[in-house]
Amino acid sequence: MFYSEVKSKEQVIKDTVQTWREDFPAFQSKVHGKPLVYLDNAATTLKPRLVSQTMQDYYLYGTANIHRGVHYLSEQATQAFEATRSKVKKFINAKDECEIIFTRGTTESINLVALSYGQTFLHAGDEILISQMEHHSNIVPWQMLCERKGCILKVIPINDEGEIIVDEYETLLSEKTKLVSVVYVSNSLGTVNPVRKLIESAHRVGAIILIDGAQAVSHFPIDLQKLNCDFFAFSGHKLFGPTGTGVLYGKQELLEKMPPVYGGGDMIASVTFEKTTYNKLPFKFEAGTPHIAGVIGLGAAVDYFQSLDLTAIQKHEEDLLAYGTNQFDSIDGLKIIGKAREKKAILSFTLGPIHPHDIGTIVDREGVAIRTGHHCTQPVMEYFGVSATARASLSFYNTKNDIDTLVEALGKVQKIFQ
Ligand code: 7TS
Repeated sequence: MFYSEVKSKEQVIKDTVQTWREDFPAFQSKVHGKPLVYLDNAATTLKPRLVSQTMQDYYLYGTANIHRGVHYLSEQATQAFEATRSKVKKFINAKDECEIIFTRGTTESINLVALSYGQTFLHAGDEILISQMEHHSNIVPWQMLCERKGCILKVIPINDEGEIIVDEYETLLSEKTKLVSVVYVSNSLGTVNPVRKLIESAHRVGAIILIDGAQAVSHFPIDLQKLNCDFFAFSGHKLFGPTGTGVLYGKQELLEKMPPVYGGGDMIASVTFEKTTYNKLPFKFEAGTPHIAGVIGLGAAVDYFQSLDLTAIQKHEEDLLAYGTNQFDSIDGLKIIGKAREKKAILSFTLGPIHPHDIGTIVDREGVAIRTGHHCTQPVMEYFGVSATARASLSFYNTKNDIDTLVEALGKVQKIFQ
């Protein structure tokens, strides 16, 4: 076998942030001569050595196409690729491996549902519900579908804390609602939505529901059989895995009746000029040579993440968020955007009249990476009356020292703009 394997069984369980950080070579980087303080995890996470080694092993020693070769390397690559499907199935507790479709990321996963399920089963006058806090990836595909099919897009309102108003959601739901699509954890506010309740209510009116799990999977365990959503989307690169990889989970009975979106190799059972029949699940939705190295790398990312002490990670992230919130509250003129009671890993803020891009540029000189802008959530920015925020987003390898460095850097920003 050419692929690196996580040695979690033999390892001492890694349960402190210092041991976690050792797995990420990026922390050896210097930024403008300063140690890297990486607080842009909602955009993409850093990659542990295991992920890049696994991908490199495939490229250097095991390159082959999958699903179609009888030779040794092709069989090995196919096995490793399909092993990721099995790992992901267990990771999110899907019922069956055929419910795991590999995509390029959350964006493609949501578009796939809109183009296949939406295009086939939604009709003029049908209503689609999304929330005010969605990422553009969970807005635009539905708008495009509405334009094509004459469906109606309705928006679930939020309150000033940045929480979905569940009563208003219940009022919007009716027998006209055919599809609901909501984010699990907001990338610009950090709000954790009460998705179990939202899913139950959608099902009560006979609607299907998609959960955008892009910001959820790296922070807490996901159990899709318990959640009972119909579709679930996430990206590999926000789970310590490679860019260009992602997953669409769909319930088997729905996926079975959905038509493929892309035609080509691998997704067919037989082709003649008169009639083509399609492959079984999940291959029906995976036309062409996929991102083989990426998917194998995603398997390594799942292995890696599961080899850590998830309880310790969650506790550490909660402590960091509480610490960061406290530190931010003590900064004059700093306003945190998004104060949901259930919240994860995100500190979005404004600092008086200083433009977030200026904040981002100045703290970068101190080695601190944060994101500034609308975070692809313009409607939620509009709700809070800002065009942009600065955003520090946390992961398990961050430390209180990272937050202190950011806070110090923000002090420098204020001095410059005094
Ligand atoms: N949904 C949510 C909630 C997201 O946070 C993102 C990316 C996406 C969908 C799209 O994911 P992709 O992997 O297909 O691009 N969010 C961010 C962010 O907050 N900063 O950069 C990308």
